[in-house]
Amino acid sequence: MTADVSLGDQSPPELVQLLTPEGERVEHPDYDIDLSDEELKGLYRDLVLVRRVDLEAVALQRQGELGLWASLLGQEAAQVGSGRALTDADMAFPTYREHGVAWCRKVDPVQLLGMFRGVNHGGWDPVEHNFHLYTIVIGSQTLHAVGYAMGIQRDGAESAAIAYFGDGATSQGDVNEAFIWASVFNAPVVFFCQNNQWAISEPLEKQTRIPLYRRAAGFGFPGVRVDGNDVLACLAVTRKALADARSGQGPSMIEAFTYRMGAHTTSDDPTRYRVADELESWKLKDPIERVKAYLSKNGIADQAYFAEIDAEADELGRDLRRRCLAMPDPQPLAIFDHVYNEPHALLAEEREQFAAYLNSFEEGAR
Ligand SMILES: Cc1ncc(C[n+]2csc(CCOP(=O)(O)OP(=O)(O)O)c2C)c(N)n1
Ligand SMILES: [Mg+2]
Repeated sequence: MTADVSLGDQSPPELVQLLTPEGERVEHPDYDIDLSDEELKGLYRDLVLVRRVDLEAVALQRQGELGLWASLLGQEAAQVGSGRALTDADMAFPTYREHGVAWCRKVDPVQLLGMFRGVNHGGWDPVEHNFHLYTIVIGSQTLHAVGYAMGIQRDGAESAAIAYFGDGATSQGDVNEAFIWASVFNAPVVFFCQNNQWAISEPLEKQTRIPLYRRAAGFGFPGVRVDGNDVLACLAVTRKALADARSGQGPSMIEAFTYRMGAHTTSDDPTRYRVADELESWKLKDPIERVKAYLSKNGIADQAYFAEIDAEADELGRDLRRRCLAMPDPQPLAIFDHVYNEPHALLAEEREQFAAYLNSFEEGAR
């Protein structure tokens, strides 16, 4: 193995960064961004509120109110940065962890909880938000995104699709097929890979011998690695990739280099397969702390502003909890709704059998 393909050092010079972990603003020759103070404060607010939604959901699961939750802890900047780069007309295809992108697409956070509480199969209208339903089947949404992007292309629309997926998903056949189709058809799609270093208990080195963003070159489109904990860099890089896609320059891949600070899901215990030191080193690169440091050092926001956002986060958490507990249980027969667009004889028969079974219980014993 040559030094070139070694993964020994995972922080190569190609990493696009505009804000250091200490909150220092740095320049990059290819990516710049000029945001107003209000926009910067808005990004900080997004990051804090999204983290709060996530923490509240973890707590709800721990108290038995959700069946499962996939935490985004540590990945807020990758999601808010890329999410805020989207226009209303762009279409996003998430995995199951994109709560921060959902926030940017104006999906009410309580709607994220429905599937995890087991009261619905999705929770929001993908067309209303241009945000597809969560996809648990690893990587399959990349194919959906490419198909959608090919549709955009044929409609002559000026928008783009963005597909979110993880480092583990890059080993999936679907993702590689999506890359090929996107490349060959020059589809307006951005492949946004959040490399959070882990696929449940599988570390990155089990997925690849080269940095993931370099895979793109083999498929015939550009790839870039961005500091996934830097909201400014994620915003700048995604804006450019989307603009290129919309203007007919085809697909590209963004590898947001980040870290899953929590467990894979609430069913997972990462202490069984990774060392505590690793987490400690990433805590120093926290996506929220660096924005806070930048805002205070430059006099853009003061303690009163930070306290106001914290209070808003507390209220958001309380409201989310209240509305989660108030979500009605589904009617058992609703499981047969929306399976097919048109009447279906076998389904009708099964529905009848299940209705009879439910009726066989004594009233009050149910
Ligand atoms: C096709 C398929 N295979 C396996 C699984 C089980 N599974 C769920 S999450 C996951 C790991 C995904 O890792 P990654 O793509 O890095 O995303 P992350 O969870 O880290 O965000 C696996 C293997 C699945 N859901 N779908
Ligand atoms: Mg991963």
